[in-house]
Amino acid sequence: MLIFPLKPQQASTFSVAWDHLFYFLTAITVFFSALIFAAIFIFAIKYRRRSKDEIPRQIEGNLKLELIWTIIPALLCVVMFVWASRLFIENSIPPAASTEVFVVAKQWMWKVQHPEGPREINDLHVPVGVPIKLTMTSEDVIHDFAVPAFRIKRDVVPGMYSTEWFEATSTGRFHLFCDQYCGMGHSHMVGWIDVMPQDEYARWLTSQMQAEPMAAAGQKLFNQLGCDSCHAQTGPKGPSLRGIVGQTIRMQNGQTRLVDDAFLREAIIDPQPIAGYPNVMPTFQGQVSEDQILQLIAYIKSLGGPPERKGTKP
Ligand code: HEC
Ligand SMILES: [Cu+2]
Repeated sequence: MLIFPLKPQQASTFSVAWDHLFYFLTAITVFFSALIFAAIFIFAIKYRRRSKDEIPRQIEGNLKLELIWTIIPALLCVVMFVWASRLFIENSIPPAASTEVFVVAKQWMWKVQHPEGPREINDLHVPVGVPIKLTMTSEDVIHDFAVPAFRIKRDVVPGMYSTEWFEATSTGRFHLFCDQYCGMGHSHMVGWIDVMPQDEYARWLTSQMQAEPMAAAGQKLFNQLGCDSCHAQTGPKGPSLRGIVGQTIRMQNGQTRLVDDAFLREAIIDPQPIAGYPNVMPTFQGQVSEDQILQLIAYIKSLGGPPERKGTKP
């Protein structure tokens, strides 16, 4: 084993691809640095002044040489750009069939909720070979969810959701770090990703089943907070929330918005007037934690069925 490991383990589908890009960039950098330094030393010696009154041959320029040193680096930059963008895009779009996990960061810990109910702190259990989509937000300052062995990192920002995904390729425990300096306890904001064989993961999930599924916890909150008094199916005051996820709705100012996690979060803490309804939805800012907002959203998403409200466009 190396005393100073040159690279972390490769444990996700991204690891190998990112490493190849990284080696390519490193090789290009080393090659051109060496070439330039060699040229400096060789020319300094070869063209040194040999006598006091020596006047060198005057050179006006060299079109061929200038074309070469413009076109080759330009082509190399295009290769780097296309290669890196492809990986970046692949990295940014979670596959539709991903398993979802919700992460709330705070000074100084990672809180994880699985839709099935289990909650964890500084620990995330996932199955191997399955794409996992993380929906993340922060309760206070900017954090960053980084797993070097998976070659993923993404800022976790208060007031919005960021997403990140990975598919682990080997079982084991992998370090989770906060990669954004977030105050005194930043260096303690570490945890583990436990990648388990799929059957073992299924057993783990059922062993944690005393925990309430997120949607059920959300339904309780929905009633406790009085959301149901306006949003019950027959409620006159607010729109029915059944089947709204994925719909496009019209706002009073004429804009249209897609109903996704980000929209639902905003609707709860900073409601905007929606076309066709009285503008009476109170803000719940400060009354619900980020974990609870995620539960409310899980509940609203679990309300399937055809939309039963005015103003929705399929
Ligand atoms: C006093 C009645 C009332 C209460 C209580 C209320 N809402 Fe609303 N809600 C509304 C109205 C009215 C709208 C339409 C937006 C507007 O014009 O204000 C709305 C809009 C929404 C939307 C936007 C999506 C859509 O269907 O257009 C969501 C999501 C939502 N409410 C969730 C909740 C949740 C969750 C709670 C409880 C934490 C809650 N509401 C409590 C009246 C209410
Ligand atoms: Cu942090």
